Amino acid sequence: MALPNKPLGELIAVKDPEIEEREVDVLIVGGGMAACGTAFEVKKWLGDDQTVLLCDKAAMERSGAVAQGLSAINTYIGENSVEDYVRMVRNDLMGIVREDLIYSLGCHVDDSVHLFEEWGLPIWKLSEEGKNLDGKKGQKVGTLKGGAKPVRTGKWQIMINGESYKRIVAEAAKLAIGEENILERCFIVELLLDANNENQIAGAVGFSLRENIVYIIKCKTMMVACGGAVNIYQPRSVGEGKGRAWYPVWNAGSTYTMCMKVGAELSMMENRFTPARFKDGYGPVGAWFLLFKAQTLNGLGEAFAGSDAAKAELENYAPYGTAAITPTCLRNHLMLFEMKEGRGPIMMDTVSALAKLGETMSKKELKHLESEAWEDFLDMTCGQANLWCAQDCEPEKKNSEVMPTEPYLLGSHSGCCGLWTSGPDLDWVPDAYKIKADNGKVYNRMTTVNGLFTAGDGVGCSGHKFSSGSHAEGRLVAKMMVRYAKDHADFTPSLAQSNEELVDLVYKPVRTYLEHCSYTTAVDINPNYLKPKGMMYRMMKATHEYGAGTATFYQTSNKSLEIVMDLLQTMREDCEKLAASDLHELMRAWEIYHRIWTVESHLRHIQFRKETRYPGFYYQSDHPGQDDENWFCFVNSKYDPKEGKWDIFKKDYIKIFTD
Ligand code: SFD
Ligand code: AMP
Repeated sequence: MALPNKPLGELIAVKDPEIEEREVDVLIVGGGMAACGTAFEVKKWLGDDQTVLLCDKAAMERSGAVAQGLSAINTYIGENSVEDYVRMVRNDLMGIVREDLIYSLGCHVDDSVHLFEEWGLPIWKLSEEGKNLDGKKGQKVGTLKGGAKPVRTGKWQIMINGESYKRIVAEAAKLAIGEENILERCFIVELLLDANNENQIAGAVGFSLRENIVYIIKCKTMMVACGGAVNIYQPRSVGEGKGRAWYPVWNAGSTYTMCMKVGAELSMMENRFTPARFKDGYGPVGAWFLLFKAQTLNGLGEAFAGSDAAKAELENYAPYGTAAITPTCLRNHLMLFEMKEGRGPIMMDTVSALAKLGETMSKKELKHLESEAWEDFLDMTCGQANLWCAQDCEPEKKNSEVMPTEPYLLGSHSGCCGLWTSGPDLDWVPDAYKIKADNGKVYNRMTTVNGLFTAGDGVGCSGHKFSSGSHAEGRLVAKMMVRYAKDHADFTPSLAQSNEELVDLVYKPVRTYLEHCSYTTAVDINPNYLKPKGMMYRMMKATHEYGAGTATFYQTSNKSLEIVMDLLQTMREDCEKLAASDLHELMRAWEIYHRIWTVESHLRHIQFRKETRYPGFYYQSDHPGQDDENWFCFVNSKYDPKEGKWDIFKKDYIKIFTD
């Protein structure tokens, strides 16, 4: 249960925390959409003698990407075919995806959506006359499972009243495994390999954000679903707006860093997502494009995306560029082209869109439409609604600026970086996509480390899962972990490190602080240590300027990559001197550490792939354009924890579904 922050201010960290040891069969790290899916599913399959524990760094009701809620569920297959879903994802991600993973998710995602509705999430429905029914009206006409029709925005997306989406999903997860099997406000720092079995996960170490406790947890199998990586690049907002980002600021690349540090193979870490968003407030654009049918205009008022020049540009990226739906990166590419040519800024024409929709509406319906426009933001990015208020912006009277944001790393939205995982153990899945565990068996979504699974943003090569798909993927993993634990009933995890060594590791920033803080009068300035905030600025400056951040319109080059790699290497060394005076700052110290490793792996992958696969997301100026002959393949990397070295290599792409 989440403990309240009782005294005023942050909780002071002490030199010697208490140690709490746990041992379970199944450990779930993270409490977001994927983890809630796992928690909901796992008890159904666990034997009476098997145990489970979930650790979330925050409080599950409002943790992760869905914390603020959402106004759409972006993956609902419904009347479409799963094969077409695979084709859509493949096209959006410029061809190189794991079709086995996407297909297996597509088969189960709707079931999660049906559960959300059963648990109380209001899903918009279409009336018999084809009108939108939201909120209670939508609930009255029956359920999706019972045959009611959702309000489709695009082919795959459906509208919801989702401000409380995460609360609903978390409640079901908590009820399923019981509060006694959940540790909230517990930040996991590192994963631990087994002392006796090579390449076998055996546990994790973390700490409480509310009490001076270090948790040492042993397990037979584990899922790490700590979301993607946010704030690894300088955001466009500085100063007082710095806390703003599009994806959840709390997700610090823990998934990628913790798994990579025990030797799990990463894939497609070069891929990133720089979403086009309403400038400064980060309001999503999907509902405006798809539901309200709005267009974007350049600074001259031209609808540039449909112009002949844009079509000619997209021809260069056929067959993706010329597909019915332009891939997300290329939509950005067109926008950036206008901006670089001096035809910016790009405006979302909300005025014309609402006026057009209003032509066939009564006054009452028009008012409702306007409130839907506000609700789109109030449900999932309320900061954007605040910004509209602050700028006196009424969308029916004034257009708003749209712009690609700083880069994010994720595997569940319109990006595909993450861990290389096994596909399902089915005949049609190529052997190269199956990872065999030590017992020769194949477990869907297991990483290359025995017993270690991931889901949601963690699984690479297969984006466009979104909230519903991440939940469904978590449920798939639940079954696999239980099977793994049963197949390994005789395995008793043992750790190579002593409890003292693990406490030394986790509380090092606290001890560094306590040892040296009295040396200076200003505790943030000290020759013996540095604070996580300073390190954050340092990392952001480096990635922003050299690592294809917004400073350079997302461009990097061989030389820039060489420089940023050198800077990151020094930062990793300097992390040894991070200092934390309270528990919150201790978390900040570990977050920045996770971010540095993650962004380094991202840039290592960009450096290795000698082409520009995702124009609009990033440009490698020494290797412009796509080179299908040499690079139509996955790029994977593996960190060797014993040697402390990276290996980076190509992996074949295998096409399973025809065009
Ligand atoms: O509008 C540790 N997403 C959208 N999905 C949709 O279906 N529809 C939308 O409308 C979507 N849009 C959207 C979305 C996200 C955001 C932020 C906005 C808008 C503004 C995407 C989904 O939300 C996303 O795909 C899933 O949530 C991904 O699920 P998952 O489980 O992979 O990540 P998570 O939910 O963020 O959870 C992460 C958890 O890990 C915890 N955690 N716990 C312990 N130790 C550590 N070291 C940890 N580090 C992190 C977190 O607390 C959290 O519980 S729209 O843009 O298209
Ligand atoms: P967003 O709000 O940008 O996160 O997008 C939400 C959903 O709509 C995602 O599935 C996107 O792929 C999709 N989408 C957003 N903009 C467009 C567009 N212009 N054309 C087609 N699909 C879009």
